[in-house]
Amino acid sequence: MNRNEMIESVRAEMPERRWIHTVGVMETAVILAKRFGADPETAETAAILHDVAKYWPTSKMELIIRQEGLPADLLDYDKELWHAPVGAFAAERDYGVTDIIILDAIRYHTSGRERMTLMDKIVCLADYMEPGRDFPGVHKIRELAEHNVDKALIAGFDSTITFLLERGKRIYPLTVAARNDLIRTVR
Ligand code: DGI
Ligand code: FE
Ligand code: FE
Ligand code: FE
Repeated sequence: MNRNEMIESVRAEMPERRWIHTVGVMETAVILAKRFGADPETAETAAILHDVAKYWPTSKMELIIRQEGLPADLLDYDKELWHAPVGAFAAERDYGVTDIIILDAIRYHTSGRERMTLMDKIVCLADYMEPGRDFPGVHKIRELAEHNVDKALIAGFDSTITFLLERGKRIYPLTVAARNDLIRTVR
């Protein structure tokens, strides 16, 4: 599947505002890839596909998580986490993506993980700071991202964890692990 076919197919999976977000993530991921020495085309492909499963029915995502052996502990945590590993599955099955760098960047774009690859970091960070995002702390994240991908991503996870704490929600262990690992990295 070529780039334009992929774009049109992903676009058809989501409402217009989510597609606008996706374009923002594409452009931001390409900028970050050039800035921090990753492959811009790879970053763009991961960005195009990162939210492909965002609007799939919960029941469909749950079935895929169970049938495809994706981490079952996800089912105990916020449903917002599910579209990332399900999206990686869709990227491989429906779009023929085989590059593990792309698949993992999609898989971990919401939760993060320990020892994130540069591509994991770029897609996750682009998702936080694309131009359409507006939440407390986003300006600080963009500032940090001028020079330091790890510090910017820590600030991103801090904002998510604060958001979850304020609402009395559970925090998926991979997010805590991702943040702990990044803090060790920047020390
Ligand atoms: O899909 P997007 O809206 O573009 O962004 P995303 O894939 O980063 O999803 C973020 C949502 O996931 C955000 O509203 C917070 C929610 N969430 C729920 N539990 C967790 C979580 N995010 C992380 N990182 N960790 C959690 O435990
Ligand atoms: Fe997402
Ligand atoms: Fe994210
Ligand atoms: Fe997103």
